[in-house]
Amino acid sequence: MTPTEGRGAKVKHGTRALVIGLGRSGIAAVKLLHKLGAKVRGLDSAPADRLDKNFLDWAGGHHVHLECGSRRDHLPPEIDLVVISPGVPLGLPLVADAGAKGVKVIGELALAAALVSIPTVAVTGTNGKSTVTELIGEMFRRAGRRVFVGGNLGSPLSEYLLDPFGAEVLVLEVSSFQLDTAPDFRPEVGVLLNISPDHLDRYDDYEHYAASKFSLFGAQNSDDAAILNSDDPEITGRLASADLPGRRFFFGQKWNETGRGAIIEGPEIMVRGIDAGKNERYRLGNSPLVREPNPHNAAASIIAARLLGCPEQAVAEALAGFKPLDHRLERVAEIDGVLYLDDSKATNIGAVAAALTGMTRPVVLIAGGRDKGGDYRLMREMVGKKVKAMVLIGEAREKMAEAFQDVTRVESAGDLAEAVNLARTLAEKGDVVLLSPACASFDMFRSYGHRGEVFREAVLALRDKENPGHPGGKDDTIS
Ligand code: UMA
Ligand code: ADP
Repeated sequence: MTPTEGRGAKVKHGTRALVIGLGRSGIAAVKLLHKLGAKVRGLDSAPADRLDKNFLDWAGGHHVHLECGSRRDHLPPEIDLVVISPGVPLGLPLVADAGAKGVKVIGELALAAALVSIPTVAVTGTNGKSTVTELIGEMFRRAGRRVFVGGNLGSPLSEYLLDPFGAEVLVLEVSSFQLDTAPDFRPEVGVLLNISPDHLDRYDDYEHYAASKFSLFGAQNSDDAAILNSDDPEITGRLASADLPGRRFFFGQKWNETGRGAIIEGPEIMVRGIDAGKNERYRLGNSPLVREPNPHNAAASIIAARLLGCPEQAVAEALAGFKPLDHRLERVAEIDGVLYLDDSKATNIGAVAAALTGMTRPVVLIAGGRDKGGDYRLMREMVGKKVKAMVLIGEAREKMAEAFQDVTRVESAGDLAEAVNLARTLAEKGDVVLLSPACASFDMFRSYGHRGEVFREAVLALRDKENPGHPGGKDDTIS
């Protein structure tokens, strides 16, 4: 497998670049362009007092002109390249103006990826990207390899290039927004975990969103690898018409006709067709990896790591040490036989459906928040099977109540603390109270993380009320 050669828009000394959006991606892009000798300008629709103060100071000291609180429709004069942040919609008049003037518009990922030739795993999909990206990263760390883990996960690739430490492997979480502005991005190993409706407020329709996910593979060549979920009909159904030049490896419950990849056999993952046709077997043991959707995440991660030469032993060690990331089906406490799980990161229907699939106990589901335009009816069947009662919060309450009231008991609460207390009265010993909202958090919280923390506090307050003698702190009595 040959490493990615620098491709895409090469920046030359003196290139006149405009960076749109000055959040984490934009700041890294401005600094990288500056390091490359470009003449950089930055633009953000937010006023300066909402931007990073350290960055504003840095820009002031480095002759980088910033325009804050500006909603420009036309490019400033003499711009050769526009670098756009992932959260900035591509439909802006400013982007159209760049197109009309023949000025190239790329994303931060495209800017940075064109400058590296390090073997790369890129992970996309509607759900599970962060979990899989971290897990693959951990596999390489256990192997003693220097690995950069980032992308949509938090640290954009440009940050690596600002402070390179000789990484031998890049493991990047890649969002559809990033893919839309990085058509030349070519990871040696691309992982597509699943596709279900999300971000429909940004895409014209679901087909455009799905196509964006598949574009991960568009610049690959026949030496590269595409790792695909064979249990997801949204993926398999599009394979015939998809542009996938690389070798295909599948993960799921059954072997695909290629016979290459990984299958889930109860608490084990069987792997074939990677190392000279040798069969490998990995145990998920009693770790949280055994509960869906994590066996799929584990299977995809194993294939990716093994394809880039991570030793079996390191892969097995990372699996054994796996801990869920915060707010992804994270156990908070077990109170009087009722288990409380924080899945606040479940901001779309697919994530909630996956969480419910893995539940073996009756569920009281706390859901709701800011609606993202998805169709809640897609999870009616799963809710009917697994959810004994639902407590709804936030702006989407009415829409969700309408979708579910004939399949389960539906209650409503004014805030999350009230929802936890109400869920407590609806749950019996042996049940699970699951916060898995299917919505964004911004109607009531700063972020999904904030929502998860408020849930945790409410659950721990409940525990302290019901068991006043409890020592407090994080509940480590549960397995
Ligand atoms: N802005 C404008 N004009 C606009 C819209 C926004 O100037 O029309 C400005 C905002 O005022 C703000 C800046 O753009 O100052 C924000 O840019 P951004 O939204 O691209 O956010 P970043 O801080 O650069 O973070 C981005 C990703 N954000 C999004 O894709 C929305 C982060 O993913 C990512 O971690 C980071 O780059 C580093 O790679 C977050 C995310 O929510 C976690 N991603 C989505 C998801 O996971 O579902 C895709
Ligand atoms: P992403 O980075 O794609 O948002 P995360 O790993 O942060 O993915 O998980 C987001 C949500 O999706 C969590 O609720 C988590 O439980 C759920 N999830 C994790 N893996 C999967 C998967 N393979 N399929 C569906 N849902 C998943």
